[in-house]
Amino acid sequence: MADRLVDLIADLKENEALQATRELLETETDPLVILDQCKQATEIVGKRFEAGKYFIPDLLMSGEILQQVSEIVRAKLTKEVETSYVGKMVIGTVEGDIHDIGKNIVTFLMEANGFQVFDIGVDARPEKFVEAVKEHQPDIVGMSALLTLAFDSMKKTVDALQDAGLRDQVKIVIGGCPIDENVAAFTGADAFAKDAQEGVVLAKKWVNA
Ligand code: B12
Repeated sequence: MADRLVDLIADLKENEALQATRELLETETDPLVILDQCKQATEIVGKRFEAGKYFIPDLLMSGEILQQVSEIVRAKLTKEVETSYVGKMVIGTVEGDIHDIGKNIVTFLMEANGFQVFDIGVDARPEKFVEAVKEHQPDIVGMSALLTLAFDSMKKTVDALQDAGLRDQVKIVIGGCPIDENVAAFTGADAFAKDAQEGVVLAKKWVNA
C-alpha cells in the first residue's frame, strides 16, 4: 500500500495520491513511513526530469502534491505536540534557492518533537539568518538547499554568523538532497542530516548535551 503511494506521487496522480495518504493514515501507518515514501517519489521525479521525460510543470505538480501530502501528515503529527518547548530553532532555505518542501517537513517534525521553530522562509539572505538569530536566540540553526549552486550561500551564511559573533552560540545543521559530509565541511556547518528524522535526533542530542 505504501509503495503504491510512491508510484502515485511519481506518476503525478494528485487525487489518488492524496486519497492513498488518507487511507494510509487511517490504517495507522507511521507518518514517518509516508514521508519516506515522499522522498522516494521525489527521487524518481528528479530522475525523470534529468532524463528529459518530465519538465518544469511536472516538477511544479510534484511539488504541489508533496506539499498537500505533507499538510495531511502534518495535521496528524501536530496532535502529538508537546506543551513545553525543549529547544529553539531558526530554519530557512538559503539565498538563491526556493525549494521548501523538505524544509517545511523538518519544521513540522521539529515542532512535533517539542521544538519552537522560527521559519524565515526561502531565498533567505545571510543577513536574514543573522537577524533571526539575534532576535530569537535559538539553540540550533537549520539551513536547507536543494541546488548545488546554493552551497556557496550556506557557506556565506555560516561566515555571516561568525562575523556577527554569533557562531559559538548555535549549532548549525544543513540538509537537502545533495548535501553530504563534504558540503558540511565546505560550509563550516556542525553537521548535515540526510532527512528530517535525522535532524530531529541530532537536535535533541545537542539540546540535551
Ligand atoms: C519539487 C521540485 C521543484 C519545485 C519546488 C517546489 C517547492 N515548493 O519546494 C519547483 C518546480 C519550484 C522547482 C524549481 C527548480 N528546480 Co527543482 N526539484 C524539485 C524536486 C522534484 C523535488 C524536491 C522536493 O521537494 N523533494 C522532497 C523533499 C521532502 O526532499 P528534500 O528537500 O530533500 O528534504 C528532505 C531531506 O533532504 C531533509 N532536509 C531538507 N532540508 C533540510 C534542512 C535541515 C535543517 C535538515 C535537518 C534536513 C533537511 O529533510 C527532508 C525530509 O526528509 C527535485 C528532485 C529531487 N531529487 O529532489 C528537483 C530539483 C531539486 N530541482 C532542480 C532544479 C534544477 C530546479 C530549477 C533550477 C529548475 C529550473 N530550470 O528552473 C528550479 C530552481 C528554482 C530555485 N531558484 O530554487 C534540480 C537541482 C539540481 C542541482 N544539482 O542543483 C533537482 C535535483 C531535479 C534534478 N534532478 O535535476 N523544483
